[in-house]
Amino acid sequence: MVKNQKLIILTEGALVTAAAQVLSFIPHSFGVSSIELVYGLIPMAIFALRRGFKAGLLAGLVWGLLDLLLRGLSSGSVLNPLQGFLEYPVAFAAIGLIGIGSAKAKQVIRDGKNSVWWILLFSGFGIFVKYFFHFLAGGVFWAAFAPKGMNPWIYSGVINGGSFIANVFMVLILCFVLNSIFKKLIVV
Ligand code: 218
Repeated sequence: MVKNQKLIILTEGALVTAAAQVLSFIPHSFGVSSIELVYGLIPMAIFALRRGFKAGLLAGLVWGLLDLLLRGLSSGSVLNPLQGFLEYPVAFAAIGLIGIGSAKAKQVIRDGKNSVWWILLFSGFGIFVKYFFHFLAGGVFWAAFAPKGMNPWIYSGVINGGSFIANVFMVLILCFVLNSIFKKLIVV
């Protein structure tokens, strides 16, 4: 283990989290209850694959708290404390789950094999869990936003399932286009 390894990981995490939050200020949705593209998932996915589950979880948690304070409250996306807790600290921390693929992704990259589908699989899993929390919150707390006559769970499935698919597509495309950059950043 390198000297100051923990401090290096913590510093990387802080920079990645700040970058992710800055990217959230670029318009990426059509209001508080719509399909969204979350650009910060890209640096977060790379960080989780580079530094593993625990570091990813902590970075996601901090990002969630930042987004809650800097955007959630002011945009009207926090409806009550339980919903706010579920959709910010909890849902964002789930992004860290991408890190369970850290060892595998590094091994595939080091072996010179095609890493795109592995990166996509683990990123897709973390993004899925994040939007599963949003799906649950959507059905329970965002029912009033569903079009008249539409089942709130169907509505939540369309919005949050749509966001899940859109974000996985974003990772897929960037993973192909920026493959060599992804690989360099994932392997320490
Ligand atoms: C149907 C529906 N509408 C809105 C929300 C709230 N939501 C969805 C996705 C992501 C986030 C976090 C900020 O980007 C939030 C608050 C929902 N869950 N369901």
